[in-house]
This record gives sequence, C-alpha cells and structure tokens, in this order.
Amino acid sequence: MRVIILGADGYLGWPLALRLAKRGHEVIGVDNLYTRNAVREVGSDSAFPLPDPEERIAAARKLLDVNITFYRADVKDFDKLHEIIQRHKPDAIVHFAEQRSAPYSMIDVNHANYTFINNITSTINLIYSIIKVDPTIHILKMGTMGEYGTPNYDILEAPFVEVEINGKRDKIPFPKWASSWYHWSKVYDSYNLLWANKVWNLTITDIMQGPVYGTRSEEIIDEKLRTRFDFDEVWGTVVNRYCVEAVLGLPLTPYGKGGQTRGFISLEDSMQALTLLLEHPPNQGEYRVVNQIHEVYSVAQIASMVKEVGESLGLKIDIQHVNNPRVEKEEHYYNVETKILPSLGFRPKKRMKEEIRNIIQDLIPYKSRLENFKHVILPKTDWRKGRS
Ligand code: USQ
Repeated sequence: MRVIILGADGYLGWPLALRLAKRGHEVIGVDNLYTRNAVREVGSDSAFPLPDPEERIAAARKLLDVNITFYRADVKDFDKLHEIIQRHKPDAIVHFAEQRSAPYSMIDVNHANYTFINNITSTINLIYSIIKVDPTIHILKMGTMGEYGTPNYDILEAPFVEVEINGKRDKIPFPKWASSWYHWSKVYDSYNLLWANKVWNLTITDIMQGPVYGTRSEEIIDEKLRTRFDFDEVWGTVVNRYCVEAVLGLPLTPYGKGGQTRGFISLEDSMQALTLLLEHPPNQGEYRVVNQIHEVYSVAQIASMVKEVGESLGLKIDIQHVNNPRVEKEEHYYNVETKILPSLGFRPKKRMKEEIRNIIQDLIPYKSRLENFKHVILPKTDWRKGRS
C-alpha cells in the first residue's frame, strides 16, 4: 500500500511510519512540527531528545533499511495538502495532524480557537482533497474515546443508535458528551466525516482510541528512533506522567477522587491495531467506527500499579490526590464494546503493568534531563478558570 501519514512527527505518527515502512508499505509523512513548538510553549519538552525529522528518517534508513518520504507542511493549507495527495495518489491517508491535548484546548480563548480551527479545518481539507483526487482513498482518522464521555450506558461500536421519541422510532448518530474543547473538536470531526460518507460515499475508519502509554514499539531499536514522550501537565497523559513523577521522586497525582476510568492501550498495541485497520479497510463507501482500547482502569488503580512497580525497581513513591483541575465525573459506569479489532486478528501483546516497568527503566537514564521540567508537572490549567 501507499500510505500518507498526516502528523507523522508525533507520538503515534512516527512509530506508525516505522511500522508501515518495515512491513513494506510506501510511507509519505507530513507534519508542520506544531507539537514540538507547542510543548516548548508550555515550558516543557519531550523526555527523550528528538532529532529533526530528516535526521531520524536517515537513522531509520540506516538501522531499519526503510525509506520514508517527508514533507514539512501544514494540513490547514489546502493547496499544499492537495498537491501532496495529488502527487502520491495513496491507497490510504492516516489523519493524526490534530491538536491532541485537552488541557491545551482549555488554556484560554486563543487555545480553544486554535484547537477548533486546526482540527476541523484539517479534516475538511482532507475530505475535499480526496473528493478531487480519488474518492476511494481510505481515510483512517484518529478520534478519541473521550468523544463519548463517561455515559451510564454501554459505548457501542456503532455510528448510529435507534431511539424512540414520543412513540416514533428513528436512527440518530451515537450520542456523544465530551469533556474539553479538544474532545468536542473530535466529536465535530466525527459528525463531519459521517456526513462526508453520506454525501460522497467516502471510505472511512473513525478510531475511538483511549489514552496510549509506553516508550516502545518493535521498530524502536535505538535511541535515534525514539518517539516523543510528553509528561507535563498540558501534553502528558496519565500513565506516562505517573512514570516520570515516579522517576523524579515526586508524588503520583490522581486528580480528585481518582475513580475516572478509561480504556488504555500500549504504544505497541496501538501500532498493531492501526496496521490491522489499514491492511483490512472497510468496504468501499463504508463509515466504520472502531473502539481501540485494551485494558480498563481507574486513574487511582494506575497510581497503585506505578507505585508497586516503581518500588520493586528501588524507587520511593507516594500517591497524593490533587484537586481536580478538570470538570469530569470522578466515579462512573464504563463499559466499552470492542468487537471489530479482535475480528481482524488483534491480539494485544502488552499488559500495562509490564509496560510501566519498561517505561520507568527507559526514563531512568534521562533523569537529569527530566529534573529541568519539575515545575511543569503539577496541574495548572484549570477548566473552570477559562481565561480570555
Ligand atoms: N489524570 C489524573 N492525573 C494526572 C493526569 C490525568 O488523574 O496526572 C486524569 C484526568 O483527569 C482524566 C484521565 O486521567 O480523567 C485521562 O487524562 P489524560 O491526560 O491521560 O488523557 P486525556 O486528557 O483524556 O487525553 C488523552 C490524549 C488525547 C486522547 C485521549 C483519549 O491526550 O489525545 O484523545 O487521551 S481519551 O482519554 O479516551 O479521551
């Protein structure tokens, strides 16, 4: 297959480029390097220093014997995106080129607007480009489990659900209730894609993925091939953050009561899942929604796990619940249907506990680098403050 990855410089984009290239697919990466700059904007950086894209593509060529084409380009620029798609005429396009942090979207009005403009525009540009070049191109779009929120009913893998109102029945898009501007931007993306599927018969996989954790995927065989790893209060996600807190001797920080429950997946298993979805596209003209999670835990359970694993590695670890900066349920029902990936052969290889050990071991050599960022760990971005 020939695959374009939009957002190829990111936490998932880079290892996916390596995975697909290693499997013999032709890979074309596109990224405007926004995340690198936006992480520095909040005073932080990746735990592992990142070579420039061109340097790590050269390292991939040397160490893995793969060729990746790369463009520094902004997907908000329709003409540029269109030119790349027209030039390469891919079989599939992976869309990761979105602002992916919930706290970043909640900083103030500018960050809220940036999130909406970037995320919605990029998807609309992609839709229009595909219509012009070839409407049979498969779009693999990264959505999020957070589009659904934490409802008191099961989260199905279904674009539609049947409802009865005043005795009359009809199908409506599966209900969504997000909990940040970022997560809402993904909801609107999903509805936009559903509509594009109806109007132009586009072939779409919309992935509802839970928080991803980990430092390793099969192709990351050398420091030069590492993917970025964020841990600050804006860009870090919970498991990765706890591991950095553990290495730095800081208390682990479940927000509020800590009963917030999510479906998690390791970096390696996310790569396996994404590859399967690309290699087994939906039928032409189908909109397929996939729940991409493996294990379900509360953030308090994860803190206990990190404490146990970290202490077995000789670290001293405390858990200190902090005031929840977010507006979210801290105790709730959570049950997610996951049928599609197993039906395609998905067999998760990693359990969170063993990956926590790997993450901590990978981070320990970078402890002195991490010490420089201690001040960006505790949550400062408060949902309720809403600065303008
Ligand atoms: N949390 C803590 N302590 C921390 C950090 C987070 O208790 O130190 C809690 C949050 O309050 C939240 C949960 O952990 O209840 C998850 O937060 P997160 O920061 O790990 O992840 P989230 O903001 O939801 O976003 C991340 C990615 C996003 C992706 C999403 C999947 O940044 O791109 O879409 O995970 S999901 O969570 O399923 O929506």
